Amino acid sequence: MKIGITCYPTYGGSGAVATELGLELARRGHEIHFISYSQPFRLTNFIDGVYFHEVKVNNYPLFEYPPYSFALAVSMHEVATREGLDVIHAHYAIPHATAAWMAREMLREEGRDVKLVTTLHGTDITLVGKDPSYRSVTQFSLSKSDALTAVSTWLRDRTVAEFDFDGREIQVIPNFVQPRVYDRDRYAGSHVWGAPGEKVLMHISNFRPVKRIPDLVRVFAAVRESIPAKLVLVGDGPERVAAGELAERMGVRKDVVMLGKVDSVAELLANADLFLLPSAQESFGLVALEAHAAGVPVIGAGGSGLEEVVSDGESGALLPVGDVEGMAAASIRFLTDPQALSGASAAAREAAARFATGAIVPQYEALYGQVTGL
Ligand code: GMT
Repeated sequence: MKIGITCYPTYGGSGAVATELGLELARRGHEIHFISYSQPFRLTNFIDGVYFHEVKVNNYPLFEYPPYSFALAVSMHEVATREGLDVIHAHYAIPHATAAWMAREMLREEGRDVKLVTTLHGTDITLVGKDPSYRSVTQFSLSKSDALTAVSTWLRDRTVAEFDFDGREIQVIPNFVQPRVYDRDRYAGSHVWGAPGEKVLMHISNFRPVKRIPDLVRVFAAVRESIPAKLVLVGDGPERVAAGELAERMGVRKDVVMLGKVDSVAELLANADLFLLPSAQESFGLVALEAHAAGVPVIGAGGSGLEEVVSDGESGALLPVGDVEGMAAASIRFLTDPQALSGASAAAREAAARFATGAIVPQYEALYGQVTGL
């Protein structure tokens, strides 16, 4: 099958999932065309059957806001026509599902039938999509998709509650990892951030407000009071500088290591003892799954899709959003009890095995088969 995939190319779970999906589909014999404004950050190794098409946006001086959605629709239409795409798969609804709908309608006018699959990733529904400035067009574009998927049951339920779908099915296809890529033993000891015996707590994100970065720093400061430890921060975004400032004020800045954006996180995760994810909500928490695949227990906030990845009391601990004390206490419990930590590490790896690429990607293939009849 020939599949066009559109995603955000920048650091973030939706782009990572879309890229890994495309690469795996190509390994399975499909032809994959990524369409985006720049090369997705995980698309570093081209393999047979994988192509990238850059969307060119004309920035005419009249435009205060250059219309990327139109340029994307034009690229989708062009690639679909030239390459004979069977499916356009939009990852993250805004504006990708809308652009894909425009492209599909143009193709229909020309007598070509290309199917549109949209995967909802999280804030495209829970924050941005339901905002009045995007809501009606999000609802419309989703209703026009030939198939809709959500990365967790929590997100599917939120979508059904927020939008009106007339009972249309949203299939839950969870995110996935290739466990062998995160094999802890392969990278153990490859990075050392503290003195021997110091524990390593890690956080990887785009440092947006939804991640509750101040909670993260406070949890670490509380842990640091009882245990020699380092906090390793990976990624960048609007809250990163403030995180350093808060760490400074709390007297722990010298124990916070900031690595910035890193393409491949497997090596880093393999050298962490705990992963912190106190987000206000996570539709899934791909990074928690990657941490689990590397045998790293996760301490985070419950009440959203993270509960479908992290098993409270087994592969980590989930506390109410904002419960800094609880998260610090749970972290200290694991870090001071080697048996509990290694038990949670084993449970984490087992949990990750349920989301192995080989078990999840065929669900997308089956869906493409259903919508196209191929
Ligand atoms: O929705 C976002 O904030 C962006 C998106 C991304 O591109 O990273 O993250 C969402 O999609 C990921 C991949 O499916 C999920 O693992 C994240 O949990 C989800 N983020 C949120 O729900 C906050």
